[in-house]
Amino acid sequence: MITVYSEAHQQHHGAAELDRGRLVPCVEQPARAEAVLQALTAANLGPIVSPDDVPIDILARLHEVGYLHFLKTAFTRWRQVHPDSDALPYCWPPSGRGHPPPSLYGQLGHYAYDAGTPITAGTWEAATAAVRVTLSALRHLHAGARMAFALCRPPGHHAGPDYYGGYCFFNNAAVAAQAWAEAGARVAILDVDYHHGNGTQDLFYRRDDVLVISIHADPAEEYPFYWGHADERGEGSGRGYNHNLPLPWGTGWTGYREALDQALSLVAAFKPDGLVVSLGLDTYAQDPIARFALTSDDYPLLGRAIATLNLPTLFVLEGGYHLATLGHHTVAVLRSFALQAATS
Ligand code: Q9C
Ligand code: ZN
Repeated sequence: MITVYSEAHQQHHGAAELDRGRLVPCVEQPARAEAVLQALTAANLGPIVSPDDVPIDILARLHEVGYLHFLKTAFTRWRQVHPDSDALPYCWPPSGRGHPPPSLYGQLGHYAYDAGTPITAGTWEAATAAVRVTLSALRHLHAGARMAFALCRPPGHHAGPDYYGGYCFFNNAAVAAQAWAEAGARVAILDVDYHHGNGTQDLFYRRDDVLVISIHADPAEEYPFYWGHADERGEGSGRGYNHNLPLPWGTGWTGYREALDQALSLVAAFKPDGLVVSLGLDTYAQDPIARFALTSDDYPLLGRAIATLNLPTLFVLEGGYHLATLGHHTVAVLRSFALQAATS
């Protein structure tokens, strides 16, 4: 298996996020990708290569141009007034968003939907590098590989057409699906991160060429709260091409496996040419910000189950915050997928 990795992710390192009334250290930090890189290297799963210098104009076909311009310039504008903090919003439109106001503070609240996702000096560099990593990994699938891994951060699945949040700025998995679709493929996205992939859902909600399926904690009790319910099925020609499988806090492998089987059946029925997996490892019982109950033994089962689809598969790293096991669990999914794929 080939992995694509860039150390440019290190340039995005936020200091603090607002979490239920307190400023706490960012849980989405460079050490996450380092941990995954270290475990992959030790496991000898295959070559780890740098991204190609691929164009990222595809971003303008997924995200709104005003949003892209805001992200590119926000930190410079912020730093002129705040020389030693990251950019965080503190005020939001109460109902409907209208147009972004001229004020930087107003724009932060317009484009961000939470206060947990700081923009830092290197956020643009790191986030664009994550897109290059993802597109480069997809190239290996185009060249005939059966699987590839985009070892990227910041993650992407919470980023929508014109908003960021949940530690995400550009939707890496959606970028891959879009590029694959533009090359003529039918693409399915399977999101196994603990949190609902609201950005991915919104990006493809009215489309029938990309199937989106997410297994996640029930938004009735968990972030991102306003998306991810079972009755969100897509709109217009996209109706029936979005599926949410919300599960209660405390879900372990038995409950998870049932949802996974359902998700895999839906993917198979769509008859895609390729699969993008939004690979979050925050379903682990000891994850510091999540409340499912998967154990280390379950990640090989997850990889093997996904491999039974027998599809060219791009894995894109999303969440997962238990640093001591993050690398091990990532390797477990990828290795068991590779083994299963080789024998089927
Ligand atoms: N401050 C991903 O897993 N914050 N994003 C929850 C802690 C949002 C998670 C409260 C969690 C977003 C990619
Ligand atoms: Zn998550």
